[in-house]
Amino acid sequence: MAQVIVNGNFVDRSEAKVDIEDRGYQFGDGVYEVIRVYNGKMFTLAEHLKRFAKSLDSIGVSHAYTEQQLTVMLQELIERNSLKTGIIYMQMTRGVAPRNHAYPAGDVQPTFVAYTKGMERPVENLKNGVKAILTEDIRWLRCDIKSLNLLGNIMAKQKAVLSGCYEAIQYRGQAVTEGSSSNILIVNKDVVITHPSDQRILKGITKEVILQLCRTNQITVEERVFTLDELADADEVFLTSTTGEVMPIIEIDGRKVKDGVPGSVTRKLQELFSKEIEKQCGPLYNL
Ligand code: DCS
Repeated sequence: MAQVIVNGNFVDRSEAKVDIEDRGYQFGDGVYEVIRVYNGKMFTLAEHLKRFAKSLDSIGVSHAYTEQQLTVMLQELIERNSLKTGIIYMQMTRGVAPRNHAYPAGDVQPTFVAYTKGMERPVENLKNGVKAILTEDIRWLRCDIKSLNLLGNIMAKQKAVLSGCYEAIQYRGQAVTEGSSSNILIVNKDVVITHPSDQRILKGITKEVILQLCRTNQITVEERVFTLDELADADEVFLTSTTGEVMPIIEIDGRKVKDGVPGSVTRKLQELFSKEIEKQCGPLYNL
């Protein structure tokens, strides 16, 4: 039976319970993280814990656990579930209180939940690339917080799915922001361009790893707003995310990106990214 964490305790999944007046359930009043696990080891754990803490601070929820405590709990969760390749999902909400928009007064214990899920690397999509659609970014202006409120994101993703596509690329006016659950990067004349990490996008950890790898491998990076026209003219387009890694986008709204095959800079970054995973988590066999 799968083991999950509820408020610091390990319980069977079937026994895990959260109150119907949990503010995460009623208001989406909480934050989350998705962490990749390769060979039973967490990839970029420190970065995820740091972003989790930052998201909690942004909405004024107390941390409940130190980074050290979280690390120990999550490692035990992996072991109890014998997880090799997959993800950890974790979320913290403001806790349980009688329904009222205002934050509850006094010391309410935040609700913490974490569980694992087996998930292979998306090998076929990484090799062949995926299709995307364009959709207007209708979300709020604090997309830097990894909030449980994902209605804008899931509506965008559903639109992509209904079009037989993997991702929805969002834009505000002429500016391309990010995917529904990923960051978007373009390559133009060997320069990697991506939206700056401000309040309009999530500062993706995979993107940050990629930008760092670019810098140490003499690939020029521009963190600046780029337009729909630049996207349409790009030599290469790819997305980054914890689950999707570095994934080529080969078609947008039915139009091929250049020749319609993954580009050379994207390929190179995939290689460098795999090496980075191997550095932290040991050998990968499936790409
Ligand atoms: N932008 C959004 C809106 C996201 O939801 C995500 C990841 C990213 C960017 C990429 O960030 P990471 O590189 O740190 O993953 N979303 C997680 C999710 O909801 N499922 O998997 C990843």
